[in-house]
Amino acid sequence: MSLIEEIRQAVIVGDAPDAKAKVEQALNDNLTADTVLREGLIDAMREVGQLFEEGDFFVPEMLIAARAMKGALDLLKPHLVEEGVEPLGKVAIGTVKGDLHDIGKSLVAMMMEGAGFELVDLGVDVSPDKFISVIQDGADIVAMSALLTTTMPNMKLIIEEIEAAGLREQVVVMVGGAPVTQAFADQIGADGYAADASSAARKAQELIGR
Ligand code: B12
Repeated sequence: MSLIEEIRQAVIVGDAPDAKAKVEQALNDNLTADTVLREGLIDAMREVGQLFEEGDFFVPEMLIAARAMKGALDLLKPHLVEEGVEPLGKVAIGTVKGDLHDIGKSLVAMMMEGAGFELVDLGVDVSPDKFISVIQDGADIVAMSALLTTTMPNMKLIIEEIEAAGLREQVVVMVGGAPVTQAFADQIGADGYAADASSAARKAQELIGR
């Protein structure tokens, strides 16, 4: 098995120490950080997403794999900067005001990072102002999560505030969370919706044209 394949397998099974050790070994063997990222980590997360969609993986397996990917990615980051590897785009993600659920949001953040995006995690109970300022700071995608039917209307409010601030044209808005549907996303004027973390990452790539 090649070293890249070993990295892929370590991430898929969620063996974080092994993933880190293998990434270190790959860098010592002079493999480029870009190769390790794309053929090792991103490809592993693509497969994890597929296993989840096919019902072979559940949320815990996906979380463990994402954690292994994150540890390895932290090791890789300084090397990626050195090599000048550009992320696909900057995603700012947060759970909307009044809502404290963050498990799904964090999973979406990890899958998007695994897909090659730079991530800004705004956390939970995020005010419209915070979303606005992160767009002003250059976010290409704003991703909002809501788990309560009572906080879903805040997504519409945030989109209206983005419009009022004259920023709507420069940002892609994605929404999701258990009670959110494609119909709701259309109704409030969001650009994208996805039902789970792996399709969210794919949708983000699609919306940004990669
Ligand atoms: C865990 C949980 C909690 C935990 C949250 C812990 C945490 N750190 O997140 C705690 C105990 C704190 C909690 C509190 C409350 N909860 Co709660 N909670 C849940 C529960 C059981 C699971 C949610 C979860 O994590 N699911 C697993 C993740 C992986 O799934 P997910 O969040 O849906 O995310 C996936 C997709 O939706 C999508 N996705 C998510 N976000 C995004 C964003 C984008 C952009 C995209 C594209 C996709 C996407 O991808 C994710 C990954 O695949 C749900 C029940 C349920 N079945 O949803 C109730 C539930 C959401 N809670 C509920 C309620 C009522 C509450 C409380 C009001 C209870 C109370 N009386 O205090 C409080 C509210 C607190 C607040 N202000 O937020 C209700 C909501 C009902 C409603 N109609 O609104 C639910 C549905 C339970 C129920 N059946 O009544 N809760």
